[in-house]
Amino acid sequence: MIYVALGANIGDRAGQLSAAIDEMERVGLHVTKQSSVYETAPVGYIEQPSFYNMVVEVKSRQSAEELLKTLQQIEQRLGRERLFKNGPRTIDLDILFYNGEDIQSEHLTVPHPRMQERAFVLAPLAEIAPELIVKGRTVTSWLDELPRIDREDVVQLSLLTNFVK
Ligand code: PH2
Ligand code: MG
Ligand code: MG
Repeated sequence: MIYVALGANIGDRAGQLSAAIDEMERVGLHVTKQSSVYETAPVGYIEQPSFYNMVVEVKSRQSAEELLKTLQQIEQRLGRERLFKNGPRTIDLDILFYNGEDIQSEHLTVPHPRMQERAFVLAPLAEIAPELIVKGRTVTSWLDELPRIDREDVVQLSLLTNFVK
C-alpha cells in the first residue's frame, strides 16, 4: 500500500486537491481510495490561512524515489508556490507510507517523519486505513494519542468528496 497526503491553503483549495488527483490518474498513478476533505488549522507556522487536507491510497509500480519525482512534477504543473518552509502553498503532495518500506535518502524519508504527530494527516488516513501499522502502531492508536486540542483543529467536511472517478 502507498499513501499520499495532499494539502492546500492558497486559492481554490478544493479545486487544487481535485486537480492533483486528476493529474495523478493522468500520469498513471491509480488512486484507489480517498479520504474526505478536512479543514485544518495550520501547524508549525500558524500565521497563515487554514488548509484543506486529505489522504489517498495509490497503486503504482514506481519506486518511492520515482513517485517522489512524479509528485513534484504534479506540484510544479499545478503551479505550486511556496514562499518559505512550512509556509502557505497552493498544493503539497507528500509520500506518507510506501509498502512498509523504511527509506532514508537525501530527498526522502518514509514513513513521513512527522506523520504520527499530525492530526491533519492521521484523521484522513484513519478513515481509509485505520488498521495500517506505521512505526509500530496502528494509525487509529496514533490518532487517539494526540491531544484533544490537536484533534479538534481538524474538521471533516462532508461536501467535496468524490474527486476520484
Ligand atoms: N503542512 C505543512 C505545515 N503545516 N498544517 C496543516 N494544517 N496542513 C498541512 O498540510 C501543513 C501544515 C508542511 O507541509
Ligand atoms: Mg508537507
Ligand atoms: Mg511536501
